[in-house]
Amino acid sequence: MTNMMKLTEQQRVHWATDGYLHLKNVLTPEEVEAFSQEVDSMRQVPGWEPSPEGPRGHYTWMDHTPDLDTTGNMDRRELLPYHSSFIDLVDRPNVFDLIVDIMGPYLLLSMTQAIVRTPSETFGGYIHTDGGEALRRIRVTETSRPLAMKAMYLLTDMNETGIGNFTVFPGSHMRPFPEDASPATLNPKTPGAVQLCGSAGDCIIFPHSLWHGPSPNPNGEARKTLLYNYCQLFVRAYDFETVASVKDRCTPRQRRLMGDLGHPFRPGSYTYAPEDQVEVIMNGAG
Ligand SMILES: O=C(O)CCC(=O)C(=O)O
Repeated sequence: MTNMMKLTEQQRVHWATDGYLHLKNVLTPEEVEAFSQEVDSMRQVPGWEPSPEGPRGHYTWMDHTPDLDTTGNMDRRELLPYHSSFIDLVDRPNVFDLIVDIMGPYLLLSMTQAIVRTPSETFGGYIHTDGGEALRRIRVTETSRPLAMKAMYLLTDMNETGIGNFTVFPGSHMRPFPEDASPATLNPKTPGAVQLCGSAGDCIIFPHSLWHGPSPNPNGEARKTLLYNYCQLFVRAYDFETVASVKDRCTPRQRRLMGDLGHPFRPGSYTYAPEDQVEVIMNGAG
């Protein structure tokens, strides 16, 4: 049994004030390559993709990714069934330990996603919070655990700005933001925006309440990322469809993170966790 990692004091201050952490080299180059190939091959098979006609932010089950070119746009949800490596990433210690330190042990995996963003002369980027309209109006205090947070794994180098970088507004998780502003006034070039650089294999973690989004990428390379979201247990997951199909390939901790409490749903069962919740999530560690 090994103890789980915790944030350093410096990381704790950065998390509280800026609202994100940049974790370097959490995936090896070999893992980056393997994940990248898995994302490429997932284009050919059915899965959840943004709904062409449906409401904003809704996905639909499609026979394949609309663009089969591996450098084309892609936005696939519910990754776990595609390969066991996607299941392993659910609680990969060098990221998950810190997520538990931030969120506490009463948490769930709420969503997985792979995005490929292609260069485009017309895409102006966009800024948003995660979790839809409701969560952006909930700003927990700097000493509170977040309601939900995301781990974003870079599978492509972002060594300079202006190439579709992931962009954040540091500190915006703590203050009211002009959420109804038009894209002309609130976009990745609005004063206060910081385009993050990083290398393939890095991971950026941030709470859902941090304003963020992709910057324009007029002529760089396509950017590939994996996204793993976590929420407090009482909030419930929002990608749930495929969990049953992977349960037999998961460890007890992974199953618990996918909402398997060890007994059928009962009213109250996600608000008062099973007695072994802390032990299962901490893998018996302190
Ligand atoms: O691809 C990106 O840069 C942004 C992804 C994003 O905005 C998100 O995960 O919510």
